[in-house]
Amino acid sequence: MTILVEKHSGYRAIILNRPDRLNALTSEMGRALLAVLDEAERDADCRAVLMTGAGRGFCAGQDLTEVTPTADRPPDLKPLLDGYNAVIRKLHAIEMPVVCAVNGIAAGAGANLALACDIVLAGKSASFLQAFARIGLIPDVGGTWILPRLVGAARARALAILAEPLPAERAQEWGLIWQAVDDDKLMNEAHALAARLAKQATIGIALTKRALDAAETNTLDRQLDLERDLQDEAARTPDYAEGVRAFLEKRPANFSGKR
Ligand code: T3D
Repeated sequence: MTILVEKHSGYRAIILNRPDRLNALTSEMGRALLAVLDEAERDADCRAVLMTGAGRGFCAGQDLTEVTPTADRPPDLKPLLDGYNAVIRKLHAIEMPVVCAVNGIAAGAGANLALACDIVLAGKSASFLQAFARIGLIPDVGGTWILPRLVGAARARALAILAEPLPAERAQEWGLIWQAVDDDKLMNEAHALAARLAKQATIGIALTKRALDAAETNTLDRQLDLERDLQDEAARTPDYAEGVRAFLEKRPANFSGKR
């Protein structure tokens, strides 16, 4: 199995599992990733996802043995990328938080898969490599969209064009990821975070994701209207009532994550 799923209380861990290839992606893995995210979404008890890689790497991007071009026949990358793009869209749309634990090198499509997750932790020995320029390609799987938004135009351009690895601590400093943590603490911290998120107000988090994504293209005017509408939706969830009650009663909230 190239994608493993572990069911934990309240959340699922999704593990890229081709450690001998640094979890390089194949089209089959793209389809499997989408399927396990769909399953997580259908599971009413699943309120968060944790994504990571098996072995010493997170993901080395596209498996280059699957798409080796020949002189007479260039590869048709569009179906392959449509498959990966569906995963990126799903990570944004899925109505629960997605944590990524980057346990080693995240290169090419693997880097941009990690950056599509909501909260990215990385081991201090991990690094992020927009490897595409090294093989004559452009950053894909959302790379050209997410990089300038996270680190600004100048750094995005240099990362994309120079294709040099960015160590995890520098990635945190630049705002590319949430946190770099000691390697030996990474998985414990990532699981603790997923477990904590699984007890939060899931619909409120989902609506927050939607609002932040829409803000990338909205005017202030449109965004204010959207916030009003999504807040109205959030306020109708039982978790809002529970959150306010818990505050007034000076006790921890017991959120259901339901609409
Ligand atoms: O046509 C298209 O490609 C369309 C899609 C594009 C999306 C993309 O993701 S393009 C970018 C593809 N990825 C890369 O170009 C990165 C290639 N890998 C590397 O540059 C290096 O492996 C790393 C910098 C990521 C890690 O280096 P290192 O020294 O830690 O490990 P290694 O020895 O290079 O790799 C370990 C094994 O994994 C090795 O196999 P071996 O020699 O032990 O049998 C290596 O060949 C294999 N491997 C690593 N990356 C890939 C791979 N095999 C296939 N595809 C890979 N991407």
